[in-house]
Amino acid sequence: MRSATAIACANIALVKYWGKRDRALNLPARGSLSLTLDALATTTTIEPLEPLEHGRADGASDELVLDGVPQSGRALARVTKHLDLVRARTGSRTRVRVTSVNGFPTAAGLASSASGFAALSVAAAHAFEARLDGRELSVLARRGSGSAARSIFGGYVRMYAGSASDGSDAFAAPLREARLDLGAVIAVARASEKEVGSTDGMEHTRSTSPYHGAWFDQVDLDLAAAEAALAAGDFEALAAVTEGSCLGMHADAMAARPGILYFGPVTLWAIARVRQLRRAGTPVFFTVDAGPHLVAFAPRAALPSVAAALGEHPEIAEVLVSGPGSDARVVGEGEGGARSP
Ligand code: 2P0
Repeated sequence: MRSATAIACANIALVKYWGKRDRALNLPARGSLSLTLDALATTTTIEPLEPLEHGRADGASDELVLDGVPQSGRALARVTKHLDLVRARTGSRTRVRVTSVNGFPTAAGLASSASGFAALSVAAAHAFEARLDGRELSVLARRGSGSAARSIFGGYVRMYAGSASDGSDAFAAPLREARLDLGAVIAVARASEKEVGSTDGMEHTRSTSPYHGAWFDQVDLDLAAAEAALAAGDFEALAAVTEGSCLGMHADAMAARPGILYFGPVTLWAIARVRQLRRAGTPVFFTVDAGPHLVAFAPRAALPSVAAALGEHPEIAEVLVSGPGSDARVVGEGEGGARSP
């Protein structure tokens, strides 16, 4: 056991993940495809405290400090459950302090669970000396959050749903044949009313939306089309499949009973603005996750003008400009542990 610090970047899906085949193991029902973004990074340090007492692996005894604030309750329990997966692999009973810092506004509902569980997985595997390869790290990260499996890798990443009941083939892998060098502009909308979380939103959609079967049927077609567009460097084709996957996912969620509406008025304005920019000759397309924030993808040279255009609206609090992010990685280690207060 040693201390370890890891960094991981969040990712935004071009072909969306919306629906699970197994809740307990957090297995996605279909694949997905994303771009990892360097502006949305989480840095996580794990330091050993002392061994857990025998029979007390329930782990209320780990510690979690998130953006400087000590956490308890559900947030800590979720992290402890994740650490227990690594402890079980290595036979360790050592409890740890986890210190995690997000370099972007998490309150805005951006993809902090993706970068958070990817950084936690990489730091924990290193700290507990679990010796996991990229695929195994991705499987581990997926247990914490489905989108975190993709954040183990940089650039364009493909998530595979797999079919094994133990989830061993539900992992992400980098797409090496991508010929489009795109970055992103994240238009952070001002705080809105509390949204339905992704996990609950997916489950409610699965159990009540009459469109859910049609959504699933489309995902595999969209994945093939997106991979072909990236391999060919075909910007227009990638734009069409990305916007289609986004609007299809939201249509599925909106058709749930009662419907889930993640868009706010400013989201619709931003979609219209992106399409206006494209008609005027700027190569740009959009996606929207489980919240009101729009993410615009464009070649790097076009990012400043896209950011300026999206920043025009008073309900957009901030625009973040990002290039592609790298693989999640260990950035520090040490032998010393932390002292329990
Ligand atoms: C995605 N989202 O593909 C989709 C699109 C949100 C909208 O993956 O339940 O927080 O923890 O596995 O990873 C967000 O879902 O869900 C997500 P869980 P997660 O990016």
